[in-house]
Order: sequence, then structure tokens, then C-alpha cells
Amino acid sequence: MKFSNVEVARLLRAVSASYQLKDPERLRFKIIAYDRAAGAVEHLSSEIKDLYDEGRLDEIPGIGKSIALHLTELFKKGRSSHFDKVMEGIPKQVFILMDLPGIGPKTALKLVKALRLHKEKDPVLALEKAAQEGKIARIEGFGEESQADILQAISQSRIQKRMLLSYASGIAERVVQWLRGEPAVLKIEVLGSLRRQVSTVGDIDIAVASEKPILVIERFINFPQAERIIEKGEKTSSILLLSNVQVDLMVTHPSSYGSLLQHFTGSKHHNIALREFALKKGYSLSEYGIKIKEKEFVKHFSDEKSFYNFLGLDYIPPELREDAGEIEAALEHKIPALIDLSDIKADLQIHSDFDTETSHDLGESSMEDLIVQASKLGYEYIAFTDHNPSRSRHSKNEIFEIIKRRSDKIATLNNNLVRIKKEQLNYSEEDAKNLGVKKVFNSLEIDILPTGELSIPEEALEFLDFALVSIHSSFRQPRSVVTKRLLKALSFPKVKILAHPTARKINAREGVDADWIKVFEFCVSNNKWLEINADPMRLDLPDFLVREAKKAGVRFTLGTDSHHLEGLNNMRWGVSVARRGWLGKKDVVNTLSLSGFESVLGF
Ligand code: DGT
Ligand code: CA
Ligand code: CA
Ligand code: ZN
Repeated sequence: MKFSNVEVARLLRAVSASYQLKDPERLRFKIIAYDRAAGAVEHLSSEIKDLYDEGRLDEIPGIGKSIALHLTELFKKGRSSHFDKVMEGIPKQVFILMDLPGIGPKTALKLVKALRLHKEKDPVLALEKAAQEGKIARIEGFGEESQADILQAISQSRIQKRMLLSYASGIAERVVQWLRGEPAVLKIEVLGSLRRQVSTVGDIDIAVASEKPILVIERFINFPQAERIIEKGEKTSSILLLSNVQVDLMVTHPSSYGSLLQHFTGSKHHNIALREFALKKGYSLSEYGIKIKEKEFVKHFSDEKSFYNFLGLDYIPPELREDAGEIEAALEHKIPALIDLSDIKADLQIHSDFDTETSHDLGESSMEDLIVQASKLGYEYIAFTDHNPSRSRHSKNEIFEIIKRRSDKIATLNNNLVRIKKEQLNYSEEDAKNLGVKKVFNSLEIDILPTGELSIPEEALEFLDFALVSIHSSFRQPRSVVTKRLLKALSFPKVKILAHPTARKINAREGVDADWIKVFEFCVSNNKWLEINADPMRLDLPDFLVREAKKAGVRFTLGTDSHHLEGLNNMRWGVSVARRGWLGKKDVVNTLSLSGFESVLGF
């Protein structure tokens, strides 16, 4: 029996759903724990089953002791008696319907009951039929609109799911590591969407330079997590991993390694455009190199730079190879210097465990631990951006009180940064003054209500250094409404950043529909910034919109949206999006030094 991360996360969500259906108030903490564990598994860049095999389940942040114990039983015996017991009495169709975006446990159960789906082998198909026949609109609590939403969710769920970039990278790194164990591997690199750092990846492609391809292929097909060999040739091979991921390998002689890299990095559209460009000069391109018209031989390239240079082009970084103007730019020496992870001086979206009594999830790490971790990463400043206190649970005064208490806490931390770094990082007095986090900004991530108003009273904004705003509800409003909603929320003076602007979740939820050009123009004229959220499930603003926003002159911030100190390591995925959006250091506000950042904030 094999357990992919997707399956395990699904099971944990099913347990949480069962608790929600049984006694949501009493079981609140279990529900939170299981949801958190499911999220943790979804975010892993390794297979959870591998971690279990290596005895490392307890290293996964977000999975507590008791859940780890149940998972151990699951991996050992193929099922967990505890999970079985919790899920007992709930038709399994409920859990299947819950896979549809926008359908939670209660809705799923209602649908199963009202439409009698208990015995359906394919409840999604039965649900679709019912919706088409107008039966859902007639169920109490549903209507024409939710019926249409369900139909849309079903069609969306049928789109083939692609891997998250972080997940694919983790797998690829392990295969690359394994291949490096063969001395005949001289050079090795990932290709395709992974090399271009696309936010989702279909399959993994790897290039190797070697003089002994047979040895390389032999090593490859013996990768420990290989389930099946799909193809084995003299210079190419494909395997299928236990996780159902396909890996394609291509081996070439070092003298033509550059040509191979170029050809199989893609994208397809870039290659087509490049081929046309080359053809006009009398060259034809292939994975072996460049053939000059009327000559017999093919010119080989050991590296990519000489390949592009031969065509009269500057080198084009893989992230830009999408046929979005990069060939013209390379011709005119206008390829921008792209931002690097090392340019980032701050993380501007971090959730701590400070209890703001929010209706969303709290972070799991303390402010102090987060400061220490951010210092280790070399950041000069950070912002704590916990979710705002819940409007439905608190009066105006209580909200003030919570925000004030939190502001005091952050002020105290700011007074103690040197001490914290000395104690926790063993810095000398001198180093503690000069290195690591020198300032913690007091911010909040505030919900944008459906009207564009903020979910805390405007006066409460005054406690903050600046605010992030973001959408967490009413995702399906019409374009004009969403656009007005965003502009309204951004118009409050303390609001500087629109966080995860589209609110999409990869493989789970489409983003909101807005007139983005209008939003970009508003940001430019009012000095508001758009976040590139580095959470691998969000990567929002998406790369193609980043490119458009940059053209309009927008500036950006990068934030990990961490809910645990491990999450701070996700910054690299946000940088990938920024690079794919053609951003340089200057386009991103948190590449500024602390004093630079304070001055753009108007301190
Ligand atoms: P993916 O795997 O869907 O995330 O996207 P890619 O871009 O990795 O696409 P893939 O794996 O089909 O192919 C890798 C690259 O190889 C692709 O970007 C373009 C390039 N390429 C050049 N010639 C061919 C060809 O004949 N077939 C395929 N499939 N790719 C080719
Ligand atoms: Ca691929
Ligand atoms: Ca491929
Ligand atoms: Zn958020």
C-alpha cells in the first residue's frame, strides 16, 4: 500500500470533517489540529511516507504527537483504528464531495442526504446530474447561484492537477542527488517547467552530461523510489515514482550539453519563437545544436550562453523563456538583471502565535522565535502581520484592546532585540547591534469585507506601522464589484499592501476577477504595493500579472505568509515568481535597507 501526500492530507481532512459534523464546539481544538496537520502534509516538499520510513514524522511542524501516532499505525497496518472510528457513520460520499472547491463538510452532508447519494459510486457525477436538472436549487438553503457554483466547481475539479513547484523541486533534488552518486555524471541540471520555475509542474525533466550514458541510465532506473520503468534507451529514460510522478532523463556528451539544456528547458513557445528568429538568419535549431544553411555539419554548444550568443542574443535566464518579449529584449541588450533571494532584506508577511482572537488561523511560533529565525536568514527587519481580531466575536472596544496589547508587546520586543540576539544566537554585543533583525514592524493582515470596508474600525489602524489587506471571503463577486472593493480597501492611508491579491489557491480555488489594470494604476498613483505571496500554494500575484503590473510601474513586496518559523524558508518561491515577472531588485520594496524602507513608509 502506498500513501501519497495528497492521500494522507485528504484523510486528515476527512477526520477533521467528521469532528466538524459531530460536535464542532466541543471538538474545536481537534478540528484545528487535524486541519493544521493536513495543511502541513500538503506543504511538505518530501513524501510523508519517506519521512515516516526514516523515523522523522515528529520533525514535521504542524503534526502533533497524537496524530503522529495514528499516522504511524496507518503506515504500519494500512489503516488507523482511530481514524476509522472517528469517521464511522458518515457516508464516504461526503468526503468525496468535499474535494470539490468551495464545498465544506456541512454542505457535503446536506447534499448527500437531500439527494440520497449514500450508495452512489460516483457521487460527483450524480451531483452534476442533479445540478443540471435543477434539483439543487430546490434544496433548502441552496439556490440558483449555489447550483451554478457547484457546476463550476465540478468542471474545475476535472482539470488535471499539476504538482506545486516546491513539491516537484523536492523530488527533483532527491533524484539529482542520487544521480550524482554515479561518477560518470559530469554535469546535471533540471529542465522544463522546473528549470523555468513555473508555479506548477507536470513532470520532471533532467539533463546529464556524460561520456558514459549507459552507466547514467543504469543508475537512474535504480532510483530507490522508482516504481516502474516507462522507457529505457541508450541516452534517454523515463521512470514513474511511487508518488505517481514521472521523471524524464536525457544524457548527452559534454560537448553538446548546452544545446540539450536549451532545447529541453523550453518553453515550447519560447523555442518556437527562437526557431523562427533563427530561421531568418539561415540557422535551424535542434537538441543537438545549430545547423547552418547549406552546410553539412551541426555546430555543438557545451553551454547555453554560447548558444544564445551565436544567434546574436544575450543570454536569456530560464524564467523568462515564455515568448513574452525576451527574444527582442535579448537582441537589444535589455534583459533585466533579475532579483535574487540574497537581495531580500525582510519578510513582510508573518503570522505569530500572538492570540488576536481572529476568525482565521493563528501562527504557531512565538514572535521571539520568529525574530531569531529571521535573523538567521539575514533579514534586517520583519513585519508581524497576524490576522485581525474577529469582528463577529468582539466589540469595538475589545478589538482596540487586543490591538493595543499586541502593539505594546511589539514595542517591548523592539526594545529587546539586542538582548534576544545575544541570548538566542550567541551574538557578541557588537554583532547583536549590527546583524540580524533590527526592527519589527507592527502590522496586521486585515480582511477586506465584501463592500471594501475593512473588518476593524478605522481608528484601530492608528496603532499600526502599516497594514496589509486581503480577501478571505466572497470570492465570486462580479469584476466591477471586486475592483471597487479592492480600491476602497486600498484607499485607507495606513494600508500599504494588498496581500495575495487574487486570493487564488493552486489546485483548489480560482482567484477573484478584477480589472487588474485599474488596480495597478491605483497602486502606482497612490503608492500602494502588491504582495507576491511566497506560500507555494498561493504564489499570488501570479507571474503573468506581475509582468503586467511591472509594465504599469507597480512596486511589490514579498512575504511568506508563514504560520510557522519553517515557513520563512518559502521566500525562494516568491523570488521565482518575481523573476518570472521580470522584476529586478528595484521593483521590490523589501530589498531596501531598513532606513530606505522607513523612508518609503513615510516615517
Ligand atoms: P510541464 O512538464 O507540463 O510542467 O512543462 P514542461 O515545459 O516541462 O514540458 P515538457 O516536460 O513536456 O517538455 C520539456 C521541454 O522540452 C518543453 O518546455 C519544451 C521542450 N521540447 C522541445 N521539443 C520537445 C518535444 O518534441 N516534445 C516535448 N514534449 N517537449 C519538447
Ligand atoms: Ca516537464
Ligand atoms: Ca517531460
Ligand atoms: Zn491571508
